[in-house]
Amino acid sequence: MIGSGLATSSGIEVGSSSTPGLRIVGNWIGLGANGVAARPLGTGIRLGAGAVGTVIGGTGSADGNIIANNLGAGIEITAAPATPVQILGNRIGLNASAQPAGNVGAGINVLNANQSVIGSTAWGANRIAHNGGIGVSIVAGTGNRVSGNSIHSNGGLELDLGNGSAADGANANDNLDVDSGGNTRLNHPILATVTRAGNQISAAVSFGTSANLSGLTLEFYRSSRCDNVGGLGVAQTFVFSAVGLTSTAAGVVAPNVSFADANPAPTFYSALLTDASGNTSEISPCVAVPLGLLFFDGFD
Ligand SMILES: [Ca+2]
Ligand SMILES: [Ca+2]
Ligand SMILES: [Ca+2]
Repeated sequence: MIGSGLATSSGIEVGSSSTPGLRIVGNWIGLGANGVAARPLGTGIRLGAGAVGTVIGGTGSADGNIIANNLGAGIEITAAPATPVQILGNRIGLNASAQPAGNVGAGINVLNANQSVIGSTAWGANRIAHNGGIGVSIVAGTGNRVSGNSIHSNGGLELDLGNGSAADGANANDNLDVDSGGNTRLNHPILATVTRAGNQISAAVSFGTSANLSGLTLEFYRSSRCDNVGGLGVAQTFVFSAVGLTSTAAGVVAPNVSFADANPAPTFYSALLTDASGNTSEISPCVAVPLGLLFFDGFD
């Protein structure tokens, strides 16, 4: 537990000359001994260029850090380490009782990093919610994979790719995706239609990106609430991944994807694109999907 220091300091700082491959696991940062009381610091965990190969959290059930209530970002990478950083299985903006306890700034603020891994399956997924700023901000650097996480209810955009020098809010998709910036400001997916038949979800995806890409991955997420603030959606619960997709010579990606989802409530779906270089896009707008009327008796 780290929470009794000065409010202006970082909980954990990995600076310019740290041990390669450092692992930061199982800490409570910004919380008192009961895991609920707020003991805010400045930034929860701050990594500099010396944080070569640092792993924050992990894929084991007890590896994740709980980072809440802090006055800055939950996790911040200020300069790109030579060996990529991994951020796995952390709870950022929720306390030890899983109640909202947002950090004032972003959940994860990547000012510059390359080839970072943010999230994975099962215990490796980060929960990033209720922070005052952006959920995950990637201002500069490329190949930063954001996968399998739960990102919702943050004050700013849930996932923002910046213009190389600052966060810039929701980006419209540009023709052939020639713009640059954090994660190349990769164009985001558009879900043209999403329909449900029983537990089977069918999504017609259609958007433009660079020409002749291969090895594209689409991740689909279910969210209980989504109001498309800023025009882009949320990614609350990872459901399904479609891999090995391609774009045409005109830069069009338009697969029809089906997957099972036994969620019993009316819901919203969204998607994330990750390219073969590990760049992950901003989140697609959500599409509302009602339960349908398959089992509804209309008094007939
Ligand atoms: Ca942006
Ligand atoms: Ca681009
Ligand atoms: Ca773009």
